[in-house]
Amino acid sequence: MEFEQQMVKKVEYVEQVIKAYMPDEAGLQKTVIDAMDYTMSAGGKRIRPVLMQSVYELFGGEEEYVEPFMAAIEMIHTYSLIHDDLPALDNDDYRRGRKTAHIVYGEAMAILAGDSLLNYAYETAAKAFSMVAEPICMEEKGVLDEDKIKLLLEEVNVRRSMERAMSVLTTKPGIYGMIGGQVADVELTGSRLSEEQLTYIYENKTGALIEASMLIGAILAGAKDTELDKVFKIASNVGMAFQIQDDILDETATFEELGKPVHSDEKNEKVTYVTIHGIDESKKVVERLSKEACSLLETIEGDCTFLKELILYLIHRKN
Ligand code: GRG
Repeated sequence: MEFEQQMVKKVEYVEQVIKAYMPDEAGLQKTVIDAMDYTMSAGGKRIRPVLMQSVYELFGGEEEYVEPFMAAIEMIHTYSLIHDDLPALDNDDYRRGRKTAHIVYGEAMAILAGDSLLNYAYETAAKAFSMVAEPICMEEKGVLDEDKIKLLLEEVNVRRSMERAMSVLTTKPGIYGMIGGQVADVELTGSRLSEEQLTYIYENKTGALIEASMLIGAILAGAKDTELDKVFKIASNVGMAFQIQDDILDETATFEELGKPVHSDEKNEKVTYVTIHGIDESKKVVERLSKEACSLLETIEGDCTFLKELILYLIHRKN
């Protein structure tokens, strides 16, 4: 199947998963659930869950318990977008081709919708644990036979990998990840950034969630530590390339292509990779980082064709 068709199928699958895990719009908290769903269902490229699922597949994963983690990472990403658009931060009126949540629901409800998505992400991911049998339930009176012991050990390993995935899902969006990057971005806006500060901001603000997505896919599929090191390096390159490409698009794309205002970095007086190095050099760096990621992917056993094509598609994306 062609890459484009595969991507369409994967995004359709992600949409189904997200829909299945979103809360019902009912109760006195209905308005906030409506506001959560407003931005979640507005589309978006769904890159993070697609990356998670594709890395999971690369390492041979075929169980459903990756799904709550896929929904959770998109919820966390969407919360960050709702909060990033608020008047106190970027003060943007459009996102994913729609008016932003605070324009439609008011600032208080948009803050709460972001908070709710972050919290609900963890409620959702935790559902993975109830998708595997309780090891203790499999124990019967008397001695366990060899097959049961094997099954029991497998379940214990699955639970361990879920705990590890949870640890990544809780840490990467936090102060040692996305929020850390966002804090530096807010505090340093308007000042001359060193290359080191810019790298810190990009690695955390944008890279952390991409790293979380790919690492969780690998962890849940039972990848070894040496393989996780490679996945981390690949994800870190993809994250950096993704943010530089985002900077390029902010200068070169149209409102219609992005579904959000262009030249927002200039409006917000942000120093970006593009303002420091120019468009041509930035494009070269995106290409280099992506190609390095693809070369490292090839050293992992398994069929990495889709992931390589996805990384190359991200270089040429128009939104
Ligand atoms: C906690 C007050 C408070 C704010 C949090 C952490 C944060 C604000 C914002 C995250 C920073 C951010 C928006 C980084 C940019 C990363 C980026 C390129 C986002 C766009 O991702 P795409 O292109 O978007 O995947 P779609 O809409 O396609 O999902």
